[in-house]
Amino acid sequence: MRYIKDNGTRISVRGDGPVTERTLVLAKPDAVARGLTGEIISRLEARGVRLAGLKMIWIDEDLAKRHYSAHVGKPFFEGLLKYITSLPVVAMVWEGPSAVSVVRSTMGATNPAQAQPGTIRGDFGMDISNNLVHGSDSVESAGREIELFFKEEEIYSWKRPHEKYITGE
Ligand code: RTP
Ligand code: MG
Repeated sequence: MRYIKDNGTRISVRGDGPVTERTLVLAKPDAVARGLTGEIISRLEARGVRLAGLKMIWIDEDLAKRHYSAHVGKPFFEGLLKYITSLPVVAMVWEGPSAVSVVRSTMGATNPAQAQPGTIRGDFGMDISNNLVHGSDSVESAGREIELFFKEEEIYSWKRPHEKYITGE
C-alpha cells in the first residue's frame, strides 16, 4: 500500500501501477438487460484505459439521489431514478491518462439518437432515457462518484507489461 495525493486529497493505492486519472463507469440497467456489459468493457479495454475496479450493484434510491444530485428537480429526474434502480448495474473504475475524457468520447453524446456511429451510444442506442452507459463528466465528479461506489481497497493500480505502447506510462 502506498499513499499519493490525488486532486489534493490523500488516497491510499493498492498496487504499484501509475495513477494518473480515474473515472467511474456504469453499465446501466438497459446495457445489463441487453447483454452489452461485455461489449462496453471490450471497447474500453481496446481503447486503452485500464480496468481498476469492478462490481455488480443494485442501486437503491438513496445512492441514485446522491449519484445524480446535480439533476434533482429536473423534469427527467423521477424517470431517471426509476430507470437506474430498475435492475443491477455493473460499476467500474477505469484509469489512465485523461481517463475522464477518453471514456466520455468512447461513450458518445448523452442522447444516443445524436451520438456518432463508432461510439457505444451511437452504435447501440436510440433513446436518451436508455443510454446504456455512465461516465464521470469531470475529474472532480469522478472523485466524488468513485467514493460513492467503491471502497479504497476495492480499487487496484497495476501496470500492463506493454503499458508504454498503450498509454505511454
Ligand atoms: P450520465 O451522467 O448518465 O453519464 O449521462 P450524461 O453525463 O451524458 O448526461 P447527464 O446530463 O448527466 O444526464 C444524466 C442522465 O439523465 C438522463 N437524461 N434524460 N430526458 C432527458 O431530457 C434527459 N436528459 C438526461 C440520461 O439517462 C442521462 O444519461
Ligand atoms: Mg452526467
